[in-house]
Amino acid sequence: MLDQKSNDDVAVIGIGSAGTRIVSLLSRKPLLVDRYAYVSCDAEDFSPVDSKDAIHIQSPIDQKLTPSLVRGLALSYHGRIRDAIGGSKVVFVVAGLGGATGSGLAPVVASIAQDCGATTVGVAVMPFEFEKKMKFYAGVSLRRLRTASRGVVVVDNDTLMHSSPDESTLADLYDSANKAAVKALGSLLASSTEGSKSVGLNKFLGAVLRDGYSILGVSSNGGGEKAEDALAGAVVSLGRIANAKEASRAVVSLNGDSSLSAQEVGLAVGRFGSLIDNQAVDVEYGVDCSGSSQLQVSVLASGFGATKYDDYDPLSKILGGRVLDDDMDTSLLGGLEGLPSCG
Ligand SMILES: Nc1nc2c(ncn2[C@@H]2O[C@H](COP(=O)(O)OP(=O)(O)OP(=O)(O)O)[C@@H](O)[C@H]2O)c(=O)[nH]1
Ligand SMILES: [Mg+2]
Repeated sequence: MLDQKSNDDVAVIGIGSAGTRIVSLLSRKPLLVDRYAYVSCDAEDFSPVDSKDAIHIQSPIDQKLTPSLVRGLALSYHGRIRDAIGGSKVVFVVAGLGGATGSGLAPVVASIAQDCGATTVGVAVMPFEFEKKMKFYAGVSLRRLRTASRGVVVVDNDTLMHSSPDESTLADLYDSANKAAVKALGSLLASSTEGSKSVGLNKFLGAVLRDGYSILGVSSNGGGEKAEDALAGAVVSLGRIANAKEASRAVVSLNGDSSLSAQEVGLAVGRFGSLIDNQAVDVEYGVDCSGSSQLQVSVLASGFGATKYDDYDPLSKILGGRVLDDDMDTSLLGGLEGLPSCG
């Protein structure tokens, strides 16, 4: 449990393009967060953020980046990453997994944060189903992020994409996914305001800091829809990633407008156990009635040993729990001549 909150308790770090975008949107909300930082190889990622919070890993333009190459390039930036985290009690490391930067660095930044003594939580945004090529890096990185953190929250991009017109561009898809992700993560980290009952950091961490994975399920409905129906939608989204019945704890957050009645909230939260067919699940909740008439229900459920992402990393499946000595392999540019000679 956290002590009394003091300055600089909570830091949120966005890694790579998706991580930077999502964290920069979070930074505009009134949250229980004291510090934001951003790490990426791509200078364009930093356009929406304050340059003093940005750590730009210089990378060659003539070389295709891979996670291990990014880890090599980042070796000389560990001190700056440590400075950005230093003193924080809780660090959230947010990244989209599947590309080179987020996949390569999220586990590294998480282990730096743990070494600094912070309670570290990874937040992994997983690729859309159609991004088949991204699955392998995403699966390997998720496993490493789990090892390097006290807890991991998984958010699936397909869950975040509710409905999109056929003519949507990839940028439109990302924008709409980011809005849903920021609403869901924001409600877990929100400070209390008028018309809201925030979840609170202790309850959030109480759900996340446990064995296995936490999954963020999200469902959004048009005005007038019952909270219970939206909750059922969020439970369906959990079921696409893991066996929802395995959840040992859950935090349900409801974001809507003033038409969201206490009775409706009570009914919805009370039904969660029967929806997942596990009445023993321990449920906390938060409500924010200051938003729009479009109700979004987010469910953070935790305690999942197996997820669909286990299949993204076939090697680990074949090894059946045994681990290769692949402790975050790192590539270096150039030949061996750069290394000190012996003898
Ligand atoms: N929700 C959301 N997902 C994104 C966004 N941008 C990329 N992604 C997803 O995040 C994962 C990683 O993509 P990027 O963040 O672009 O990759 P990166 O970490 O910047 O890595 P490189 O650009 O390859 O060095 C993929 O699964 C993408 O689908 C975004 O703005 N929002
Ligand atoms: Mg990128």
